[in-house]
Amino acid sequence: MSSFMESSRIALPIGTALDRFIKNNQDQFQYASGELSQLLRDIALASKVVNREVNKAGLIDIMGAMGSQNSGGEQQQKLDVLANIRFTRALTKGGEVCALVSEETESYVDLNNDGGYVIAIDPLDGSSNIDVNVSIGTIFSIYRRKSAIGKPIQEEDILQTGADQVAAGYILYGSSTMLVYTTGHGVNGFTYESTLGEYVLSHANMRIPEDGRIYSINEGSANSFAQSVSEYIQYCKDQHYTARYIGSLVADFHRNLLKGGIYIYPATAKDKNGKLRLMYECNALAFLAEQAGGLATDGHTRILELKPKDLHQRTPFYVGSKNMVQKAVSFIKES
Ligand code: AHM
Ligand code: MG
Repeated sequence: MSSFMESSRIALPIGTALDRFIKNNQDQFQYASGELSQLLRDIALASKVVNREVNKAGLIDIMGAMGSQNSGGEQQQKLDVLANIRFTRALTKGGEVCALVSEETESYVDLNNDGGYVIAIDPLDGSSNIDVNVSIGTIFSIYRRKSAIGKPIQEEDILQTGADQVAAGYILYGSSTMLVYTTGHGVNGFTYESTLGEYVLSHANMRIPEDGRIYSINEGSANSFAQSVSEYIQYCKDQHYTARYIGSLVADFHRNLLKGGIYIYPATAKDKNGKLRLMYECNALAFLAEQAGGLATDGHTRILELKPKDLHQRTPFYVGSKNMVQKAVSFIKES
């Protein structure tokens, strides 16, 4: 890893605080860059609060089991709902966001008509892993609104294609907590230094290896994969690749980003469009993958070109090292 990253202005060293990094790179953004910077800061701040709660997950469960009410008489909330509240609050206070799409709410949330940005977020992905102390994550996509500022939100503001994202990223609550994001000028990773309360640059200009030897898929569903997927998995085995599947998308993606690999959540007999959601799971990771030199597809079409028809739309997802994704797609094309 290089200890200096390329930027339009000053090359910032490993250890640079996120705030400083965002400020230094503000001029890469063609619109009102101060607002986007503030948005990224708001997300980072909310993630620190969520991180604190994630780290106490076992204790929160104990409290919930004992009475299911907190000291204020409120119902104990599951962490994914709590995370949704934390992010929504942070993004509401800032004022930059006009609408929020979240895995946790059926319809989008109307925030500030004067805000210039739309956010799609999965506040806590992989939440079935919370109770067993396995890594989980937050995934976010940021768009500029298309309609005029000050007017009510339109459908065109919400249902944008992934290619319209102006920034995207994830927070991984793992053995350490990391925030990884892009504004379309490469991918940078920041590790949370809890004693300082700061994210600091730890992974500058991240690039996913073009080839890899890791495949990540839930093989428990193998009986209901299309033949092309089964054949590709067999190919992986013939190549003596390694199987790694955490069941937390952010964690599986992050490992493959660093080491090289492919993550697949295909269509199955039961779920014709797979399980993962286009707007707040796949688009962000597809943007990051491409920015890091990788690929993301539904097997036929680039993820970033899929036009969403509804907020919670699902899509098959193949993402990771360029050559591995291309190989998987070649099996689909031949079938
Ligand atoms: P969630 O949004 O309900 O947490 O579901 C998404 C998660 C992903 O993190 C993970 O990759 C996938 O579901 C695992 O699904 P499965 O258990 O079917 O393999
Ligand atoms: Mg999810």
